[in-house]
Amino acid sequence: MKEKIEQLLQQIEQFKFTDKEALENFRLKFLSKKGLIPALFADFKSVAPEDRKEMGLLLNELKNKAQDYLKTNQEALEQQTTTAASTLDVTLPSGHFKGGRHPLSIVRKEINSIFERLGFVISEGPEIEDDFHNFSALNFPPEHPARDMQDTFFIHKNPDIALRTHTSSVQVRVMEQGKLPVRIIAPGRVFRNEAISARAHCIFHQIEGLYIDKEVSFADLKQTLYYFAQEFFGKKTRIRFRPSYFPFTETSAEMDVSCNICGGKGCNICKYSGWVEILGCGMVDPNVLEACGIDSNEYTGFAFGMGIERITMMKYQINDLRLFFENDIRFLQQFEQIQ
Ligand code: 2NL
Repeated sequence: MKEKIEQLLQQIEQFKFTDKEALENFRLKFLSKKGLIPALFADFKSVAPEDRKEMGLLLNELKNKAQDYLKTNQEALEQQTTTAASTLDVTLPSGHFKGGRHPLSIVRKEINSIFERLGFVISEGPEIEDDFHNFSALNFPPEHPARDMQDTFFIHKNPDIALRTHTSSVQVRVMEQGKLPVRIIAPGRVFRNEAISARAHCIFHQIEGLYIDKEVSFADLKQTLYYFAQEFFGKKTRIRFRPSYFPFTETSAEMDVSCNICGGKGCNICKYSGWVEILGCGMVDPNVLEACGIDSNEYTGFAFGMGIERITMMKYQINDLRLFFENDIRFLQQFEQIQ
């Protein structure tokens, strides 16, 4: 009996508690009803009376030791699994770029939403246009430089088919449909044959706006664009208009906003003038209305156009237009958090 007890003690001390399964094997082998320790207790009755005291003590010691072993190893294993769980935080950022909106998309969305609040509807149209929708209907004279092969991308050298140079062509298509009044904005890609630099690219993005109804005036234009400037650049923003020229508007103007970087005091963004040019606008030329089948004696309208790149560069202080087209992950990642 004594030998058996010593054997079991050794086995218990050498047992490897590697996992939960081992714990259970240990329990089954030594402590369960059919296990080795209860079997020894059953043999106790065959022990000689003079040895019973010693054997009883040894047996109890063996049983306690086995129970202690099981308990401490069970606790140690549980501790290990909770530690593993607490070091694995599934809510931590993975360190990988999740993807986000392109800065031009962020700004286009914001501008769209401001004009939608004023009742403007978004219109879209083809990127490949004919001469009528891109130039003639917009009062471009036959010898206007924009019609030159050098400035516009023509398709198969066909002088009638080209990539649109502005989204005014979308607005011409809406006017042609003859549903008045018209109150639309036309965001989209436009194409001009320009050398690529920090300030120019052959592909860029525009948002144009058009409002045609009876008695639309320059005052309506000013109020609409003032609302836009305040919503987009902030309530303190002031606006000013300078006379300008476009073939498709008469009168024409360019609008500046007070520099939102320095608040108008003067900085290198506004070139120390306190003002930044953001868009061109004007009253739709009666020739344009007539070309689109609208009676210019009955209807008037205003229109405006702005470059999304330019406004995005101002808003996020980006100094090179090429960054928008290169899709460098280090540039795009900086806009990850913005919706
Ligand atoms: C600029 C100037 C402008 C328009 C666009 C327009 C459209 C129609 C009729 C009349 Cl259908 N005008 N658009 C008017 C004035 C200026 O854009 O600098 N854009 C980046």
